[in-house]
Amino acid sequence: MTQSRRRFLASAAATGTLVASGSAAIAAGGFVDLPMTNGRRPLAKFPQKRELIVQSTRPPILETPFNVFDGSELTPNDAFYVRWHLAGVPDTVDLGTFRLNVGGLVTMPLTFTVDQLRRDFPATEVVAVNQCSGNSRGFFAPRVAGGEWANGGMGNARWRGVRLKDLLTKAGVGANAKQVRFTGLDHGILPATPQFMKALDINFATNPDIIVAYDMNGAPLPLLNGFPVRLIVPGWFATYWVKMLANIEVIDHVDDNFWMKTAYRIPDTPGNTVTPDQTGYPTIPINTLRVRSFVTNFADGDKLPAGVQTVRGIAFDSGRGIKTVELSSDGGATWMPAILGRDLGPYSFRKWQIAWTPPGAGPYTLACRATTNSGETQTNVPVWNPSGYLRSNIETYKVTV
Ligand SMILES: Nc1nc2c(c(=O)[nH]1)N[C@H]1C(S)=C(S)[C@@H](COP(=O)(O)O)O[C@H]1N2
Ligand SMILES: [Mo]
Repeated sequence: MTQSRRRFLASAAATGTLVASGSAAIAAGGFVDLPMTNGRRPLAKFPQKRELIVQSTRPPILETPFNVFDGSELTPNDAFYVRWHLAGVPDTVDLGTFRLNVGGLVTMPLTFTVDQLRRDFPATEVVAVNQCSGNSRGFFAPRVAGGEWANGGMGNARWRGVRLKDLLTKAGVGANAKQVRFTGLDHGILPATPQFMKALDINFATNPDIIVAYDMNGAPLPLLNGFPVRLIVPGWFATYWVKMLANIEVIDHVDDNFWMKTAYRIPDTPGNTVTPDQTGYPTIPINTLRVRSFVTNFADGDKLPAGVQTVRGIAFDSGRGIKTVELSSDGGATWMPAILGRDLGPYSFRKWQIAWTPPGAGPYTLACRATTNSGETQTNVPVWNPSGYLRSNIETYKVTV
């Protein structure tokens, strides 16, 4: 690489410049057919990203092709899925002028540059799964409105940054504090569109696992994943992981902004599930991840050669940690224990694998089931709610040997 090219790339990374606009990028690629009705999607390269599955260009919503999860437990930054709600996503953030503000009900409002965050606070790291609340929504039956994800609205990364707790302690939280609210730099195109804001209870916000991250897998965050800093709430759905985080505000009430009061709520019913005709039930803000597991080296419909097969996959949960993963080759009648891979911490993807020898030629229904250290496990019964959240039932894969 030439010196000038290298310098250009370095400065693009430092400022988070988007070198091409999203819509211009779309002509480049082909198409994929996700396994659902109306599942045809274009592939395209966005700035700092490899070719990903395009759900929307404005705002950018990009899905990770599922075979990526058969690689490292850490999803590469350029393959990591992207989801924004508002069309006004800045295409550059200047570190010279960017400031993170901590204010509201605090003793001393504070303002930080990213350099100050890097220099003045102890750095901490966590490996954690970032999963969209609506990941796998496209498999809901009956279908529901919203981003029609297959299973690639998730990723796992090593996040590095400062503890939210340290910032709050430095600012001094007021006695009547109830929640902490987080706002990014993105905005709607119409003035009436509510800013994207999320809030956490003050008692939870001081949990030392929650961080304001500036690095992802050892590099600055890609712009589309929230450069220069974003909130990391390990074990919680990604809607709380506010990107391009600019304002942290301590408030004395339960936040009633649109993204807390109206959007991202789940039925407060057993299993958070309802029937499509059900109405009038109470709702609560979506919260922790549910345990999930997937096969990563076979897809539904695959034809396999005879002989021993290595079946590989991933599992994760909200942070209790994966205790076991089991594989069934008879649709769930009998189960075989898988071998777990290395442990990158309780919030991470955990790889697993098992050698399976099909007893003969013919059709098989593979199924995988994860169980956590607290006993949470997966069942065959899919959750249903009108927003298409929390999908986590046992996945099955029809294969033919
Ligand atoms: N500022 C901002 N942060 C945001 C969002 C957004 O629209 N704006 N979307 C949230 C949602 S719903 C998801 S699923 C994740 C997606 O994170 P990613 O794009 O890094 O994969 O970002 C979260 N943080
Ligand atoms: Mo999301």
